[in-house]
Amino acid sequence: MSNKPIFVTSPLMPDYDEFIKLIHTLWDSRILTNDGSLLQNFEQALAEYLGEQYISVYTNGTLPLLAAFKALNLSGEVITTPYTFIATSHALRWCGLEPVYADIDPITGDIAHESIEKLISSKTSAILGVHVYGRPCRNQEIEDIATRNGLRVVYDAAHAFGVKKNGQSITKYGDIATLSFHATKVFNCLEGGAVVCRDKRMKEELDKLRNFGIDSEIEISAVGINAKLDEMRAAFGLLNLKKVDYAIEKRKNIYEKYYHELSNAQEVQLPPTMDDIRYNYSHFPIVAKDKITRERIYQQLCKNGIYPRRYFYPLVTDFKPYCDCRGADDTPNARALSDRVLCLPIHTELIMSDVNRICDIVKRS
Ligand code: T4K
Repeated sequence: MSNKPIFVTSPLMPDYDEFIKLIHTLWDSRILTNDGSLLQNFEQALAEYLGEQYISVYTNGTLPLLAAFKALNLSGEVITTPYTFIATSHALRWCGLEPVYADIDPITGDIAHESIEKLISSKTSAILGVHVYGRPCRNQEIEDIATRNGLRVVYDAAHAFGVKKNGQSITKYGDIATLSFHATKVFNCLEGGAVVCRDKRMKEELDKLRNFGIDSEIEISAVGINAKLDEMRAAFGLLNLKKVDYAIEKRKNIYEKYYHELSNAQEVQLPPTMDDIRYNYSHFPIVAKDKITRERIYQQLCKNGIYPRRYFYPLVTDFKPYCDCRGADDTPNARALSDRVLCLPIHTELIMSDVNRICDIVKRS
């Protein structure tokens, strides 16, 4: 048992000496950013790890969403979920797009395809799903709706690094998928992210958008932004990539331990099982029988120096910029889950005696 506070997550770190050795070259090259060689190596290594051909690395997981919407030329309304981190909706608004909110599946928390179709209007240009907690959306159903209605599909895969469905990276689905490599994620490079797309032309467009839309010293053909990843973080990412499978394995052990220890807990529901998925164990969300019980467990854990998180409470649609959006007042499943969910700590530094302690507190609360 440790005396240190236990947070919901703790970042995966590369080997210190290896990191110092790798960044040493920067003192010689003095190329610190703007498509340096470490960034190029990182992008290549990511493409290989994910089995993807077209990936553009960005400076965080929010700007890839903006770039995706720009590159796909979206307009008007986008149907999305209120059960996510605020960045998903903020990205739409930064592109002048109007979020419209569908409800979610009451068990898995992903956007409910049944709820999408009735929200489609003449202004709808896309569906924006989120692989929440790294659990894949119902891709087939979503993409069928999109095809029937001539819509684009973007997946916010910020939580889903390393997840595979039907043996393939989850980033293979949709017109574009975006990733976050923030410190709190299964795989991180301090801050970082990526856009995964389907063809060379689109990758070139995304590479250009991250660098102010610059084509050459004397040509600029797009309204780009500065979303470049620097060489230091590329080095951090390159080394962490070597450890990510180990991290997923460690998380799996913790996840299974929680499952075992909490299987007889009276007042909480455990996460649904996912048979055909290679999961990344990014979160361990339990669902209490009601909000009062959730708050009680949350407070008890905090009192003991354990800091779980109520991801995602409040809902995006509870916040001022989004509360009047179309669909915002009709997501009862999202409301019910948001009021009862609690994500327990899960990360590579968590030791089993602390997992036992967390489970005891949850069961006693
Ligand atoms: N789409 C989705 C679905 C997302 O969830 C996110 C981000 C995005 C898009 C956007 O991606 P980025 O632009 O962020 O790459 C955190 C993260 O900041 C955010 O990246 C993440 N989702 C969101 C779900 O969680 P907070 O405000 O909850 O983080 P914070 O600082 O409270 O950290 C949580 C715990 O992690 C802390 O209690 C301690 C621990 N921690 C955190 C940091 C930053 C560490 O141990 N070390 C650290 O360096 O938002």
